[in-house]
Amino acid sequence: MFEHLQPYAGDPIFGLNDAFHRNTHPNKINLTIGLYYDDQGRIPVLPSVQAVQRRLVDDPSPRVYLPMEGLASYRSAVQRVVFGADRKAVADGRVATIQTLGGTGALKVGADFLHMAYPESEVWISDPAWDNHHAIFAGAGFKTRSYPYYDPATKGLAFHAMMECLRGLPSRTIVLMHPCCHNPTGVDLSREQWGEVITVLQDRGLIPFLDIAYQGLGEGMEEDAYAVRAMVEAGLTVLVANSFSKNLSIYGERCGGLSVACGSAAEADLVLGQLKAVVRRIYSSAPWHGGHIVAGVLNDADLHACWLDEVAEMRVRMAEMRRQVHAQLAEKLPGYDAGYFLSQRGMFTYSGLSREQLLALRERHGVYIIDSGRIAVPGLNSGNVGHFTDALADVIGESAR
Ligand code: KET
Repeated sequence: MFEHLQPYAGDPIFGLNDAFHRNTHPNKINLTIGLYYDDQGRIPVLPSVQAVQRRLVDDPSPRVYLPMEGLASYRSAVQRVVFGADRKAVADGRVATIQTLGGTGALKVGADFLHMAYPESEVWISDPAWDNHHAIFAGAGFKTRSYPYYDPATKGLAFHAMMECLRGLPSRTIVLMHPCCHNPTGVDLSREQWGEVITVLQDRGLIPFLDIAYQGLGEGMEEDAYAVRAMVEAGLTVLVANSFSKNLSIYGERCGGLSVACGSAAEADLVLGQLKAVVRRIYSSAPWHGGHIVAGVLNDADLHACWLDEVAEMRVRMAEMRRQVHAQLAEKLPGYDAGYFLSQRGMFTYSGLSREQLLALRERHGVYIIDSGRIAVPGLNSGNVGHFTDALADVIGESAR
């Protein structure tokens, strides 16, 4: 019945992560997937999360289906974290928010919702992209295209080319953007640049869809949400997919949110109804356990404060690893410009390493980086950063010779 199907090529991120775990190199380093590891190389269970989990074990409440839109206390917490504690749009009831199956689920529900409202629109995605963005929107029936984003010559933002492209898009085109910690490049817009983007979005009548999967891991919980809040304040209608996978270290609990900031409370009600309809037909409702973990941490003042410290620790450790790589490469590979380790932010750095260099890193040194050259910074720690910079110096130095 199914012998005519194409074999699945596998996912470039999950596939190489699996290959890493099969490798037996004694000093291997996993820089493939967007998972946060602590300095001992462990994926942390945050004390704030653990405190709530302990309570849940003893909680005799029945594990009922959640409503299609998710837990009410979860949804209001998403609004506070993403849109700000005292933002007018939230207070006015203009933001429709649902609990979703991670950031991926938020993107999928948002894509299905948009396809119902604007089936003819195209979806424009940064070049380069998190590959799944194209897959999710194409899977929802959209034609996807790419706008310029990264400039390999400067390892920074191709801002002018990006703006030129956005200025040429027809009204109601959907533009997918990352408010912080761009995946895969680590290259973000400045506040001034966001201001210029907002003007174009308004002038052209475009539909911004913001994917914020790393809030708190760039500059700070509030700072990283700047673009979301600036767009809402400018009066734009904007979709926001957020994820708690990374900043609460609860990847497998599948916790995220989808919010649509609308022009009025009546419009937000209409939108919420249609989001529920999308959820009902694809998975009915979000998970009870993950929902209670997130709501438990975010709605308890002490645990919330504890969580902010835990996220700050992750952020500071990643920035420190960037500094150490930069300093070590200055010694081991004089003449090589490693400034991008400092200028790029968040979980990822886009190295520009060639296919041959990446293969040599894997085969000779057990250093696993995905084929695009994206380095997942949290795989580095004080115990392996020396091996990493030795390996880089070896393969980059060899190419130079
Ligand atoms: N958006 C972006 C930009 C993103 O990098 C990820 C995950 C997600 C959404 C998905 O979030 P989740 O809550 O897990 O559904 N990125 C990492 C893992 C993956 O590829 O799925 C990564 O890029 O390594």
